Amino acid sequence: MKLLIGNKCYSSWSLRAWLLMRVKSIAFSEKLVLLDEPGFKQTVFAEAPGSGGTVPTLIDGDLAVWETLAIIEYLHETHPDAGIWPSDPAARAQARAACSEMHAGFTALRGACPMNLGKRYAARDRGADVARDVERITGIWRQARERFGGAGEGPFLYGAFSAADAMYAPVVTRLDTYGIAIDPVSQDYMRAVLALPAYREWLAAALDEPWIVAHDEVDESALVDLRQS
Ligand SMILES: N[C@@H](CCC(=O)N[C@@H](CS)C(=O)NCC(=O)O)C(=O)O
Repeated sequence: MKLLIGNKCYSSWSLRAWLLMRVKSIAFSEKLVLLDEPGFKQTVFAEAPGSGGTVPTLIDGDLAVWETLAIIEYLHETHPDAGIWPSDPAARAQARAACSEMHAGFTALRGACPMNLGKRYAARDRGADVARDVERITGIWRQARERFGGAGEGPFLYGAFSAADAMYAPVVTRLDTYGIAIDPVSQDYMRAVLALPAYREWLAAALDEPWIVAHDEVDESALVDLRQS
């Protein structure tokens, strides 16, 4: 399988699919297509005709699967023993609900705090809508950890790492790099995600990237440019 991804520093959707495949040891090659470049769509369509023209797109033989939720379901069907979703039906149902909510929502947080792994920003009030998104997200995390995170199954939302953790990984990085304060349970969860060897691998590659996209310069409250430090 081949996964088309965007710049590792910025492409939050690419991180989700990539991280899931890496953590679950699913073999794949990757092709990085530069975001914000004129040839972006052309390159994606050349690799994946008839797709949505976005990254991530998963290519398996002559099949292209775009849209992250569809990629997750395809991996679940082709690798039924990989633990893409939690094995418990109740946990699986809630994990799917949490993923759908992530896919469709939290636009205030996503808009105000675009994923940028190369910078660490000064903590500041980012408005009521962002605060509401953060409260809802951390509420989902606390509820998942409380009900399904017990019994030593792992530090992730539903115990062992699942698609839900992959879907929320770019939120974890945003809360981290934008210095957004959260509760201790959510902090523990974030630490587990940020310590994942697969995430560290992605981050190291992101910090090595030379390309800067336009939104990188929007927020001037950056405290540290991690790529230069
Ligand atoms: N709904 C899509 C969103 C994918 C997406 O918007 N990806 C961005 C990069 S993070 C992209 O391809 N942007 C370039 C474009 O839309 O032309 C999914 O779930 O995969």
